[in-house]
Amino acid sequence: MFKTRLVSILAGVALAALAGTAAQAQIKERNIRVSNGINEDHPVGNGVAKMKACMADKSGGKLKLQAFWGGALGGDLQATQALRAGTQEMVITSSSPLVGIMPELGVFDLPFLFSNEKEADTVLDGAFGKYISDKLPGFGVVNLSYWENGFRNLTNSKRAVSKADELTGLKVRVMQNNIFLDSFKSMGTNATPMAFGEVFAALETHAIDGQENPLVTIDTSKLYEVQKYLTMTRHAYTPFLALYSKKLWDQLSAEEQTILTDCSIVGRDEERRVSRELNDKSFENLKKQGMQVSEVAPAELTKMREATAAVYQRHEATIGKETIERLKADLAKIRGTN
Ligand code: TK8
Repeated sequence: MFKTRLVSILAGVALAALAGTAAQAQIKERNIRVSNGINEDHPVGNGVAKMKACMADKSGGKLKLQAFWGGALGGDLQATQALRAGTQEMVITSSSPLVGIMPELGVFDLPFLFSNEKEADTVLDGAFGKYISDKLPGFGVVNLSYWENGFRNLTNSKRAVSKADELTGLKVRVMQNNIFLDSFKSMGTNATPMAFGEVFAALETHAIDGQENPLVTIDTSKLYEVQKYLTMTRHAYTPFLALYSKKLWDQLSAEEQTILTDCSIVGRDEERRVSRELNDKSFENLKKQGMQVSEVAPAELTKMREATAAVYQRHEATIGKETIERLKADLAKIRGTN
């Protein structure tokens, strides 16, 4: 009795070990490069660290993640083109500069779309997020998961802005994205598209007056050194996409793909958690660094919303009516207004 049980236990152990070896055999030694436009102390750094540890753990140390920060491998758009060409594995990028590659992504750039992080998470991690992700391989990239860039706020070096009409004439950098360009022109600014990597220098030399980004980016990219005024507009929530080169993805085994997908979600959860925690700390730090904060009264926010309302219409054909309708229907469901 004891003997048979021992034999079967030993057999079980041997089988498990064999299965383990078989799975390990499907995992090769790989160095996966991931680039970012932001700095390592941005919450994406925390997410990448978690993802890296998770990959090492699940692959017995074979899958390595090597991160490049501050646009060291080029900006969002350039890095994404490298993924499409199969010369770089991964990028964590804003969706916004990629609308020239896949116009439907512009849906996330529509002004005043999401009201809070919970709405964004529900839409991005749900059926709508999948609907968008399913289209991305057609453009040469695989979206592992949606990370957080966050709600964006306006900064400038010219004057305190708390009213809609105080925006008039400000020279504001926007991402390389027609929807942002249109929104900021509609609000009366002199908007100009530019890659993120050029923003600090352009602000420093006063080639532009202002820019807009989430508080954690304004803080970790030290934009407070060249910007005096912060306006709490929360005019858009932009997601990050954790993209993998489709060409290189197709060369991975199913085990490797599963590890990458699962670990990107571990990274995403950490990144969102830290992003939300750091948001308040960044706000305090920006004030400590001498930035002057203006809140926008509800009536003034309404004016900004009204000024940009026609942006939805004007970009409907490019983004796709179905895509916009789907997202609006999801939001109505979440808000209980359908
Ligand atoms: C970082 C960017 C960036 C974005 C922008 O590469 O361009 O303003 O918000 O922070 O993805």
